Amino acid sequence: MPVRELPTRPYTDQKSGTAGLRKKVAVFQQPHYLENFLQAIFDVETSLRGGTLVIGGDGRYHNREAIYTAVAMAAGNGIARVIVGQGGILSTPAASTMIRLHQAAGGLLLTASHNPAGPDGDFGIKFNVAGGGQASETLTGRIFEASKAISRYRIFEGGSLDLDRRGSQQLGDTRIDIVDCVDDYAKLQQSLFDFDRIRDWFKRGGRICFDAMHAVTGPYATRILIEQLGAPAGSVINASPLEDFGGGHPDPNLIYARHLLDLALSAEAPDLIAASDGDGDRNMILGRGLFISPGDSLAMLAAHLDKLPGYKGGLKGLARSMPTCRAVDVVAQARGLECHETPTGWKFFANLLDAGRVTLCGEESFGTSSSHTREKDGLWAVLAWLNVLAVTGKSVQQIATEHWARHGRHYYVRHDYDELPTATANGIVDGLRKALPTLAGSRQGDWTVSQADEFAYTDPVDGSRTTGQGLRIVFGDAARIILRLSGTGTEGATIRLYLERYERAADRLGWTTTEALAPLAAIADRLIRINEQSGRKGPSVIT
Ligand code: VG1
Ligand code: CO
Repeated sequence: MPVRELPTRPYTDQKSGTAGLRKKVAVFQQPHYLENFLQAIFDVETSLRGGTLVIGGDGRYHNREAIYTAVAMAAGNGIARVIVGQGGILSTPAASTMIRLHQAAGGLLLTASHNPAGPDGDFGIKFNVAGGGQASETLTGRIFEASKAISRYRIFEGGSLDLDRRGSQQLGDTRIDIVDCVDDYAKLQQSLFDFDRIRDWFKRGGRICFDAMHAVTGPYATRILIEQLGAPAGSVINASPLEDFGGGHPDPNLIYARHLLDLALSAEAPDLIAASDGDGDRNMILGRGLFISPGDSLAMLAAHLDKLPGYKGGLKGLARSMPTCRAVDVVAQARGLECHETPTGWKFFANLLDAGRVTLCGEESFGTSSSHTREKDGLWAVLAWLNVLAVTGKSVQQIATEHWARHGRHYYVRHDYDELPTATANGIVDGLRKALPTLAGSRQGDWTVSQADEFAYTDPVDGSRTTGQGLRIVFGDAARIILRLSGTGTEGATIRLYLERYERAADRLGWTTTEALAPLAAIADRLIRINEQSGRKGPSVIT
């Protein structure tokens, strides 16, 4: 019998975070570590048996080995059909799209997203369910429990699998289909956007620079932007995916993609500058002379999306994660749309999208997507912006300026304190939590605290409750200070501090983010004292 049941011993740390299980590569390389986690998924999600499973990853170091193991274990666990991206590659939004399109019972996404890669870097796995969304908190909780009690795993041994040869292969009773990693994804994008208008825009001299950061979006961007839309050669840079992302940090923001800001501010700036992250679900948008913050990008897309073919019928509703700035709320109100505030992590949008209650959602962490799939979708956001530029004939700068003039402007920044000792980070958060009851009603600088609490969420679709989702100090509509612990890091603890300030008056729309937020930063410093308590001089990353 080529399917073997092998004994194993449980690990105690296979608890999923904000987006799947993320650990150092060396942790995943421990004997049976990957096998245990996968078996826990197969044991808990029994609907996979006899069904279709999509498997692919962002191409980082350890991707191929892990894909071989995942496919062999799928064959050992009675999966009828496995669809794998050629070479083991699938971007996160492409994998989600394929789960939906092929009515798969689920998918395994091998990625640690924007975390650095290589032998000393990070690796990760996300389990997505039928419909394409990330497993819910309840499901990942059950998988974690199963992983702590595991005593054996099932794997198809022997047999040969060629990950690079497109077409069908057989492992025992399981059919393995190796498919082009871009085809399905590109077809879906084509159905949403006006490719002819975008092609014309390029013909009339429109220019884009898309930075794939040597991560998974290279082949997707090359196919769609250059081959299908006719963007000039050279419009996609760092297009070849590398196992270590070229030693870079494929987390497109003002620090790790500083060169894109420099380009935007230079005389050679193209009309649109964009980038995506390791697994292709994030996006960064800049225009000539300016950076569009993710919260602004969400709000501006919300204001223009119904001009694009896939959204002509109008938008159902909008949603953002709690720390994301409230610019999109203003658009929702102006258009009479429902607007939801969810905990951090894309999985919390899934029920709202499935129930048809929202069309567009986004996070401050450079994530934007729509109801077309169940993950955030980096290239989708870039295509949406391109299409908006093509139909309006306006520049990014014009769109932003007009938006702020009409809806007001949310100044926004996130400060990350990476790799703090866990006890220090917990101490800082606990300290603020204790102080919250004394803050409500207090005067801080120019503002009065209208609300000071810990965010909890009741899902309006299934009634599930999620608590402990970040501390917030709210100053009415005028400003917010938010503090939470990251759930994606693999070393120590990361504190995220989010500052938001809203202004409407015409003479207050042109400030720099730093000057607009300086008074709030001072209040945060006084109330939370992160530098003092951590011994740091300032945040490790400001985005
Ligand atoms: C971060 C972001 C969150 C995002 C998550 C996954 O989580 O803040 O908005 O959904 O990463 O993004 P945390 O818990 O570290 O703040 V990715 O591109 O990893 O899929
Ligand atoms: Co990502």
